[in-house]
Amino acid sequence: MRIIDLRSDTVTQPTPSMRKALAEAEVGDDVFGEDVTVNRLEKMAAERMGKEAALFVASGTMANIVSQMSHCGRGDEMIIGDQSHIFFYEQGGSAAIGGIHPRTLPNQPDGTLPIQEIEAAIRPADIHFPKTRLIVLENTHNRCGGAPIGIKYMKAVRDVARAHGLAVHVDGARIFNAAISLGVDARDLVAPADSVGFCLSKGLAAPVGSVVCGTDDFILEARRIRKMLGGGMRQAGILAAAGIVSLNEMIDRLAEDHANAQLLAWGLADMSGLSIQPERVKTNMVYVEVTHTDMPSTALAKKLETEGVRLLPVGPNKLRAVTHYHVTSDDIGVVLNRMSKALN
Ligand code: TLP
Repeated sequence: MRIIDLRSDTVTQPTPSMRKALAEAEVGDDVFGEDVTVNRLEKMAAERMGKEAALFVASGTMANIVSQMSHCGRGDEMIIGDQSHIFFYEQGGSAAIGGIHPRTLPNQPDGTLPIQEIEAAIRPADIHFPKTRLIVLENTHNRCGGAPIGIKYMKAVRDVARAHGLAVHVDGARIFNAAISLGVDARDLVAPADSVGFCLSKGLAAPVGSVVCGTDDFILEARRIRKMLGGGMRQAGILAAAGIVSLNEMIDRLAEDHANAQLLAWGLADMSGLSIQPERVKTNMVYVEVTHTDMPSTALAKKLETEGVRLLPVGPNKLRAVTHYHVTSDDIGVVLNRMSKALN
């Protein structure tokens, strides 16, 4: 039985052209700056994000911790959403590794943080308070249904940050999904930010890796911190080669994933035992509430698994489905069929 795995876009396997590229990649010792393939990927990524420089890192989590530690010293404070991946899913690394104090604000359903609340959370100079250094946004916002956040809001946050001498970091794990959904260039979307991290190993299907982008000075610091964290990966061009294919071949097709997410969401909306607002699905993520009286999300996921469909339980009554490169529109039809059977 073919498994349709919708747990995450992280399950994507490298494409045939990635396998070829990584087998043939010219490599060197990246800690000496001598891996030409890594250097090429970093140059391309910086260009794509409209920033001066870039750094190839092992994961989205590493992109985030390296960025946070490049902006903040120990005891500094960052303003961040309470539903953010950094706060929710990264082992408390901000505090545990970086000594950074997270000041959480409630994420709105569209993934934003209210501007007035950001402003009110910035610490005045007072020897009792930590120093606010950083505002962190996430785009698309995973736990807010994969919501893309628009340029106008990004600029509003930048204006507050500038007025108070703060930096802005964007966890852009899926920034190209946001750009495609909004119909804008990713460059313009992250122009208001000082730094952005994006993932090659999610919808872009590379096997491993993320990239952090920012100014030359910021990336120099990020490179030191990556080394401190054990992220100097030597002949990493093997991996970067796949990332180059991601940037060249895998961005535009994300629109297909968004269309399939729409198909799925509108199909699920018709089923009793589930509750979903399909009009809120804007990218490749579909969160659905399980309202079936005697089936928690884990039980439903287990039942579907026996039918060859994998969804991710993300709460007692919530499931997540993420569309990606290996999921076709026909697959969505199969998933809807099996879901309907599982609920009956
Ligand atoms: N998210 C994963 C899980 O950890 C939930 C997923 O399947 O969605 N930022 C955002 C917004 C993310 O969604 C993720 C991964 C990361 C950072 C971390 O990336 P990795 O897994 O490469 O460390």
